[in-house]
Amino acid sequence: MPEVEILMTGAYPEWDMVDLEAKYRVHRLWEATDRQELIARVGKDVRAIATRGELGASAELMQQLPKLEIVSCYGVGTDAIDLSYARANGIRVTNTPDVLTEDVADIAIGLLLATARQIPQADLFVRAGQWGNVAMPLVTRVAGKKVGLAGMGRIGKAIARRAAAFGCDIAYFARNEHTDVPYAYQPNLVALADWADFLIVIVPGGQATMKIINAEVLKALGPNGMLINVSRGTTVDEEALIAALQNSTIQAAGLDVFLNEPKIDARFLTLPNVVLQPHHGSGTVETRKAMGQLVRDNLAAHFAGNPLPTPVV
Ligand code: 8YV
Repeated sequence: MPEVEILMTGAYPEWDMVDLEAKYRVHRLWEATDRQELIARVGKDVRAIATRGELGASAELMQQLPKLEIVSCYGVGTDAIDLSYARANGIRVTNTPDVLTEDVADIAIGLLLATARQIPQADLFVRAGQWGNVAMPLVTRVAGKKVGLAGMGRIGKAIARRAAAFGCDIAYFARNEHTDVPYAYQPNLVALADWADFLIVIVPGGQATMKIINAEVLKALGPNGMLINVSRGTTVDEEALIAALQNSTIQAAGLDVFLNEPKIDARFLTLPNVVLQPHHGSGTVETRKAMGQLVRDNLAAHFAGNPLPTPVV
C-alpha cells in the first residue's frame, strides 16, 4: 500500500514529528520557500492536513488537495478551518478538546494575577535594583472581586471554578444560559463589563464573536477594570483596546492572543499596563503531549476506518 501523504501547516514538538514521520510521508508547508510550488508538486496525493489552532486550513488550501479526507487540528479552536467547505466536501475535521482545558484555565488565572498584582513589573523592579531605593507601587487585589466571563464552555467553567476558589463573585455572558453552573447569567455583554472588575474572554473565535469586545464594552469595564483574553485575537477590537490602554479608560489587560500572531501590533510592546503571553495557554509539556497524541489518534483512526476520537465534522 502506498504511504499516506500528509501536509503539515506548522511544526509540532519533536516527539510528534518523529512519530508522524515514521507513519506517514510528511510535507512541511512551513519550511517551504515557495508554498505554492510545494502544494502544486505534492497536493494531488495529500490525504490529510495536520494543522494547529491558529493556522487552521482555508478553503483555498483544501481546494488544492483533491484527495483530502481529513484535517486534524492540534488545538480545540477550529475557527481558522473552513468548516463549511469541509462539510460540503466530505472532509472530516478533528480537534483536541478537554486535554487542554485545565492549562488554558490556569493561564487565564495566571494572567489575571500577573496583571492585577503586576508580577512582571515587580520582577523587573527587583532585577533593576529598585527594591530598597523606591517603593514598589501598590497594586490591585484579585480575591473576592467580581469576575465577568465572556464564554461558559469547558474552559470557561474551569476558569470559573478557579475564580470561585479565590472567593470571587462570578457572572457570565454566553449565547445561552447554562443550567449546570451556579453563576449568574448576563445576556448583555456591556452590562457584564459594567458590573465586572475583571472581564475574562474565553468565547470561541470566528464570525459570531468577531470584535465582541468593542469600545462600548471597554468603556463599560471602566478605568478600574481589567481585560484578560485567552480566546482568539479576533474577539477583541484591538484599536479600541489599545486606545483604552493608552488613555487608561481601562486599567490594564492580560493577553495571550492577538490579531496577526506572532507579528502583533507593536503598540502593545510599548504599553506599561499590559501583560503579554505568546499564545501559550496550552503550552505545557503535559498538555502538548496529550494534544499531539490526540491528533495522531484521530489520523490513525481515520486511516484504519475506525470512529474518530474527537470529531468536529
Ligand atoms: C494552541 C489553541 O496554542 O487550542 C487552541 O485552539 O489555539 C491552542 O491550544 C495551538 O493550537 C497550538 O498551536
